[in-house]
Amino acid sequence: MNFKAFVGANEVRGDQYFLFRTGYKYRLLSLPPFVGGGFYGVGGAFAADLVGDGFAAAIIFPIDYVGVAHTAGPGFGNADDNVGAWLLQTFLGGHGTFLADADGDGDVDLVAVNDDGVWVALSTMFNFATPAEWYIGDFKIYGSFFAADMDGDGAADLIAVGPSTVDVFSSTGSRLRAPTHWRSSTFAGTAGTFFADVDGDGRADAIRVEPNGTWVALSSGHDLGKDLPWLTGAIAGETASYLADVDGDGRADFVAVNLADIRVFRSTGQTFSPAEIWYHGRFAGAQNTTTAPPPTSYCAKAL
Ligand SMILES: [Ca+2]
Ligand SMILES: [Ca+2]
Ligand SMILES: [Ca+2]
Ligand SMILES: [Ca+2]
Repeated sequence: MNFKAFVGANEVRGDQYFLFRTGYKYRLLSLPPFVGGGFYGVGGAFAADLVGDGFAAAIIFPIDYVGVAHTAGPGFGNADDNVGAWLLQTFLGGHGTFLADADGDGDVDLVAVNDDGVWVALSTMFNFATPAEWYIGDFKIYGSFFAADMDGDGAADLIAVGPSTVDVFSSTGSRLRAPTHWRSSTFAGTAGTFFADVDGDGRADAIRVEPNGTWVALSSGHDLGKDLPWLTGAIAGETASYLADVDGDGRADFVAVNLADIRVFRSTGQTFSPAEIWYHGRFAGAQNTTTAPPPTSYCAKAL
């Protein structure tokens, strides 16, 4: 994906919508409110590069359509001028809805995981195409889902964590292949589980957060390696935690959102560095808080 390096977080404060971002700096910057009026749906509000120009658009998932606020620059612009419906139907997966580049063309698409299949609505640069079923199968057997490029071909794959396996459904660009076991045991942290490229080789890795430490299982392109210790001690945010490349070096960093600050544990490629405070204060949306590019954990679920 060709995003510029930045992290954003959305806040719904009253009826205003805020984004904080870093350019290539080590502190979060505050910017003016971008979208006047309420701009969120039952599935939440997210930010992602939908047209491949390096600037995140805001995306909302109301019950019966998908809305987008986009400008060809920083920010989301004025609601009257820049908000449009990109898909005139509901798009909320029962097991999760993801913003991910499913076909690998550089812009972010919509992926919904339901009991019996996976649906994809590709970005056309000005709307989302009619959703197509990319895989038919039983997804009730899994516990959690993620969307990330595990094999490094540029197209996001679907990761399904079950009780005794980690399965990957790799994308061909137009459908998902049958799953393969990337690990013959489960992979779940008691304080959080993530899939993101922490060593910068282009393949998303598995990250498991426990109360007293964080372990990483690197992707080989076809399976997960053994769990390696990347940080000793507590790391999880009090409000939320994200994996996002906030300093733009190609390696996903750990972002902990706390009640009084946001801390970043930057990846060295082999460990997470000690915490740096990137933002002093409380930053959490009433609806949801997110990063841009969007995290690979679930984005939204059907009611
Ligand atoms: Ca795409
Ligand atoms: Ca892939
Ligand atoms: Ca990797
Ligand atoms: Ca980084």
